[in-house]
Amino acid sequence: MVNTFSTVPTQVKRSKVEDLKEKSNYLREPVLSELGLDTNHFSEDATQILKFHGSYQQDNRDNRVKGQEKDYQFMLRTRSPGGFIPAELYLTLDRLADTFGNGTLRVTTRQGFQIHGILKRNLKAAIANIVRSMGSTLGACGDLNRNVMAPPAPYRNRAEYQYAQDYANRIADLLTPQSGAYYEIWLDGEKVISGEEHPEVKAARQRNDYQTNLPDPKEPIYGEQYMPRKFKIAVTVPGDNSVDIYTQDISLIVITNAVGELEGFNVLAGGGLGRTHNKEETFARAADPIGYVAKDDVYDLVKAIVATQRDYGDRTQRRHARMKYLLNDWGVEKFRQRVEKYFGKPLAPFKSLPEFKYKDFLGWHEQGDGKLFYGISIENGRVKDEGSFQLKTALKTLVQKFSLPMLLTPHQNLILYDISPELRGEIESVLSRSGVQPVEAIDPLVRYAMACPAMPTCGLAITESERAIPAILDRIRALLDRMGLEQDCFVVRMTGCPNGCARPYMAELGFVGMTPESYQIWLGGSPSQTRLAEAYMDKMPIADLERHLEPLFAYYKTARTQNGKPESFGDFCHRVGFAALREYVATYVPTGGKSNSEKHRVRYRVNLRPNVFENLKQAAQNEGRTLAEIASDAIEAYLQKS
Ligand code: SRM
Ligand code: SF4
Repeated sequence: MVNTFSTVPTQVKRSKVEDLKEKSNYLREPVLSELGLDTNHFSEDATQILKFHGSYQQDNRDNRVKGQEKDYQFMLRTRSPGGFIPAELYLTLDRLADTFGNGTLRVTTRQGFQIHGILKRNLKAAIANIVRSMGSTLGACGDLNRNVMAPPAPYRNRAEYQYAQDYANRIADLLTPQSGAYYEIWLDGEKVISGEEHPEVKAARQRNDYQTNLPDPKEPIYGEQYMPRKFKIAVTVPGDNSVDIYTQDISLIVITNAVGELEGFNVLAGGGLGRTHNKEETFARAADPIGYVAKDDVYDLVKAIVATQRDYGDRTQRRHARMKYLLNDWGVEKFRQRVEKYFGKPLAPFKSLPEFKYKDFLGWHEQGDGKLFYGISIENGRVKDEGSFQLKTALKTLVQKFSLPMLLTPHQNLILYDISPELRGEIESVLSRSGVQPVEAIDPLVRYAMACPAMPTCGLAITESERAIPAILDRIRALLDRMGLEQDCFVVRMTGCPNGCARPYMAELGFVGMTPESYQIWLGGSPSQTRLAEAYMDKMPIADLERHLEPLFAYYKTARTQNGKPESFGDFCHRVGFAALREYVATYVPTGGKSNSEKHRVRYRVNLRPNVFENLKQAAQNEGRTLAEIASDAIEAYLQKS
């Protein structure tokens, strides 16, 4: 078989990033040369290569002044398979956030930590410190395999969870860049080993029976052009969807035998969320089941899928370069056949599984070996000290005093583990003195919500997200309370642009930044993130949130099913469908609560002829707008003409 990515027809131009990767001498240049320059930022070309080292060049968007140079700073992201952060690494990150960063740490939606606000001159020291503390940022960003996720549950008596963690680690190692550029640039060539690679991983990397490797001794799996785009993998256990399995390029589900021994993995492929507004050819896609693989073959299968995307993924248009588009364009059958060529044999059928549920492992749990773990809810993952809320200091105190390791969760939370039961009281009192609430005291609406960082650090943000969501959740809670839905909660996720970093397209209620101060609204995801939501409304001014959500909640309240427990909001929206939602909204008469903009608005009455009213109602249903909006627009247009 021929490796075909070099056979992209020459008349089709490869994207610019492809040239930069090829010229980079395996991720060295121009980062290495520019790092030594006395400048506060890298060139555009260097920033593309810098990503592979785990850093993004950003600027503080709050400080932008027209005509003046940007306030350049860098974000660093850790590579922490399964979210594992040893105590020593945590203390280093905590210190680096203060000395070089903006004083906060942020748990990401893929179980990493980010530090924001690092200046160029401090980047090398920051990365070197992380590596010397058993951490890494290599491959946390860039066109390669990203942080591998696994459920953050340190159960010692549930082997399947241990397998998921182990294999997340091993697959991360298998797909780590081999070129050595990282150590040369940031540690002057000193190779710090933070953990021995499993011998199976080493052997699997070399194995090349079906041309999963390229003829490239420096980067046998990636070659000098690495992947066409970012690539994401998660490993989980049956029934546990803490890792959002349908959103990954590859998801592996541990399959054990009757006595709990590992037998193999179910495999899903082709998930991904990033999209661009008003470009229908870009879309969020849920992964498909593609088969089952025995445990001894799992590395070869992962390599086979990686090789398929490496060789056939689109290197001409970055918007079409994720593996989900390959699956979509080819169909699952053709994709599976290509993978099987690199794998050397057919894939076994996908095994049946129990239903997946969302788990967050917050609060106290028995580990199964006499020790405990404790999951702390962190609003949007931001570890900070602010007024009487001293989470950052509290975590540092606990980790310093008890040397506790931690696992970061895919929902921006954090789990301390290996805790002796007698420490429980002290841990609770340190956290409570620091203003950190136990999970039972947190509104579930907040507990299950996520928002991406957006402003002021993310260069792609159109709207606020992390900074806006607390007030928005307060307003949703107030609205639910006013409508007699005090006990209700659902999964709310928000992003400042359509890239989908907080996975809003899997939420029951998703907000996606559309234009400043307005969001696209997504509805119909499931409480356990097993189904994609759909765009319900394109541009909801955030000031009008109550006006738009109240009718939906009213309909939900009256028409949801009650099979043992009330149907969830996402399931309800999915079941009744958008046509029914729109019909209800169009004729809904508000109960009196007012949105921010409505509070100052006078309402007028106009009588319509019955046939006009019927037509207006129909138009409102079709367009997903209210009667008042359409009537006002039409009358305004008429008055302007006359
Ligand atoms: Fe993301 C780009 C933050 C998870 C899809 N993401 C970015 C950048 C680096 C902006 C940029 O390119 O300049 C953001 C940095 C913001 C900042 O100031 O820190 C950013 N993404 C994040 C994090 C920190 C959000 C969070 O709230 O935690 C997450 C880091 C995870 C990690 O540790 O690796 C993060 N990003 C995701 C996810 C969710 C996931 O992986 O489970 C997605 C959707 C899943 C997917 O990939 O399909 C995601 N981020 C994107 C995309 C769109 C990719 C695409 O296929 O189109 C971009 C833009 C891009 O790649 O061009 C992006
Ligand atoms: Fe930035 Fe958009 Fe990702 Fe939010 S979703 S962090 S705004 S890229």
